Amino acid sequence: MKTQVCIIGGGPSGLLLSQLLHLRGIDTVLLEKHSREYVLGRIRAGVLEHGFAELMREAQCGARMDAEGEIHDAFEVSDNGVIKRVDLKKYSGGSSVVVYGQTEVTRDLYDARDKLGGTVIHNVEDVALHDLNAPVPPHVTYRDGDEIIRIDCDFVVGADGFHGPSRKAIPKDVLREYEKVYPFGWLGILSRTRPVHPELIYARHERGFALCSMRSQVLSRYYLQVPLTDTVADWSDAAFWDELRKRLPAGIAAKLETGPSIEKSIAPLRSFVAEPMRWGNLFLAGDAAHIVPPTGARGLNTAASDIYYLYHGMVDHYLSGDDTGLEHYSEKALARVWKTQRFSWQLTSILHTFPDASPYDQKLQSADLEYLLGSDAGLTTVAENYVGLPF
Ligand code: FAS
Ligand code: PHB
Repeated sequence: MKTQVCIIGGGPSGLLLSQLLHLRGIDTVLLEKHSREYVLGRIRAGVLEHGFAELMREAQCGARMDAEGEIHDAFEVSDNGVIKRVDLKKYSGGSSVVVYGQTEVTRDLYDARDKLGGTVIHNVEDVALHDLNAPVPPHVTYRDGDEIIRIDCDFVVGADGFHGPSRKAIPKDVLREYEKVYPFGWLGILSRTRPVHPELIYARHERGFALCSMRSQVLSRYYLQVPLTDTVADWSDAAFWDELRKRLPAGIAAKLETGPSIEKSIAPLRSFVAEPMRWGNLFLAGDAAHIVPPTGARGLNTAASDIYYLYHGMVDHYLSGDDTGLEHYSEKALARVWKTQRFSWQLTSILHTFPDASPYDQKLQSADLEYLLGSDAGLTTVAENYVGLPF
């Protein structure tokens, strides 16, 4: 098999790039380890930055997002029961975000690939990357049953998430990894209930952080900060709802509609960046190169700028013979990646309780939050990061 760009990973990063390139006449083959049902069974991000939404529309995948997604001009932050609204539109110069689940984004992208006749191969095994930085073009192999399939290509894009093989294909003496692990995780629940509030609520509380989010007006998404030692089995639905009420302002807690969980999971929180994001003819994108704690809703949205830079770099390469974009991809993508790392770390550090925090640390957290939300300068920095820094 031969193609121009071989993309490893059928999550939003790989799918969005393959769709954008296809629309510009650039041939791709996308390899996905799991079945489509498995990929679509994941519950992940819920908030799309302005830039991500624009890319979905450019990829001709924005119709359902625009019809069913909700535009949010603000969110709330509560600090031990006192609530403050962060007016995104006012403090970001007019931008907002779209609340639309990553599961739906991924479904729309798969449907669009089918509609265009894109090559998406599921259930591939033993994907291996070859000749990434050699005088000959790269190729990728994978196992299909007893058969080894070879794909010759010009470029390989590693959009295979944190646990995929692409980042590991970069030699250890080239790859630099930066990581910060947080001493807690997020226990997330999905329930067919009316959201407790029309906008998201990020709740700081001495008992721990909580987040009230949603997927629609009939599907709510809630999170509780929990110790890393907790398991889902430790948390009945009733225990979850009781604890959530304790961490929310009384007026909000009183309105909480509870119901059975249709999904419940715990995700550890980490910050991670791999550099460089290019090695020879391999380009890393999305979670393959960086991970953020979900506090700032930056995970999926940071992948968007990787895809934007790669898309334009490859179009310039194939349509104009101009390699400037590809040559500067890693430094350009990382410049924005580190800014989203900073914002995610900042919100995580201010809104969560840390087991080893001294009373002084806790006072500093309160002062930090009070300054951020109590000044135009602070609100502007929160808003412009949350709606998405420019690509
Ligand atoms: P993905 O991990 O989504 O996709 C990579 C794909 O590569 C997967 O489908 C995988 O099966 C495939 N793959 C892996 N190895 C392979 C191989 N060897 N061969 C072929 N394919 C292979 N972000 C937010 O903004 N808000 C959130 O609330 C949020 N919650 C999250 C909760 C969890 C549990 C996780 C893990 C992440 C969460 N994120 C959240 C971040 C998440 O949204 C990612 O940023 C997003 O999935 C990134 O998309 P991709 O880069 O496509 O990576
Ligand atoms: C979600 O709805 O899953 C969500 C929203 C905002 C975040 C994190 C997760 O910051």
